[in-house]
Amino acid sequence: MRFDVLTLFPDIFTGYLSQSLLNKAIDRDLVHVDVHDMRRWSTDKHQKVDDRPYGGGPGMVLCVKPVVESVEDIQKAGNTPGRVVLLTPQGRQLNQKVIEELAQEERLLLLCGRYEGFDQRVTDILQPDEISIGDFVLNGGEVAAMVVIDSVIRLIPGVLGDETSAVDDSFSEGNRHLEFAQYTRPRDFRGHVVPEVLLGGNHEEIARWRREQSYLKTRERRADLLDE
Ligand code: JA8
Repeated sequence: MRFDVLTLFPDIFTGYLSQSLLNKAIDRDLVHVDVHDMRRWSTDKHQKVDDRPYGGGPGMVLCVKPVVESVEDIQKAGNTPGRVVLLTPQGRQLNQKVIEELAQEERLLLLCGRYEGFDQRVTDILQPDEISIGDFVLNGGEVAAMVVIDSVIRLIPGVLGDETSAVDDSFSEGNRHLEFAQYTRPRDFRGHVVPEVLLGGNHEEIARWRREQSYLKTRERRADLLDE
């Protein structure tokens, strides 16, 4: 799967992209990520890509020209045109179902805004899939784009190691519950002991205990998941 990220702050992605899980996936050609600095498409001598809003008001608005032209050029540069995703608090809210849908795509273009957002004509012309990661406001779409990449790539076959599977995760299809508590050595840390059932080796009993723990935790913290 190929990701093209369009941002005014490409450096924000370097640390994230250098993590080993992602690098192994990149080395094995399962994932490809290109980060593009939208300032490259500015025709202004100071590389300006934003301007004051018509009608007045605080802050700056991202200009239509560099955004639309960067998307057009980047689309042309690839083999297949990608689905354009615009990260914005005005979008539909991201959840595991949306992630599963995005993971089906061959290519995604992730548009990261800053300031007071994009000129309305960006949305009118590109008709992007507008996505929000939650009801809170970030300073820009970059962190939201990393959230999308991080949750999408783990659904790509071969990206997670054999020992880790995305299939039985809390929010995977048909699995709407919270995870049971996990323990590892030591058995006793300052008097906090591992539940006896996990030490016995009775796998049927362990499975039953975990199902019950998972249900109780979900009922207590996220009863809304049980209603679905
Ligand atoms: C923001 Br500015 C900006 C751009 C994208 C997003 S997604 C979110 N929750 N907040 C803020």
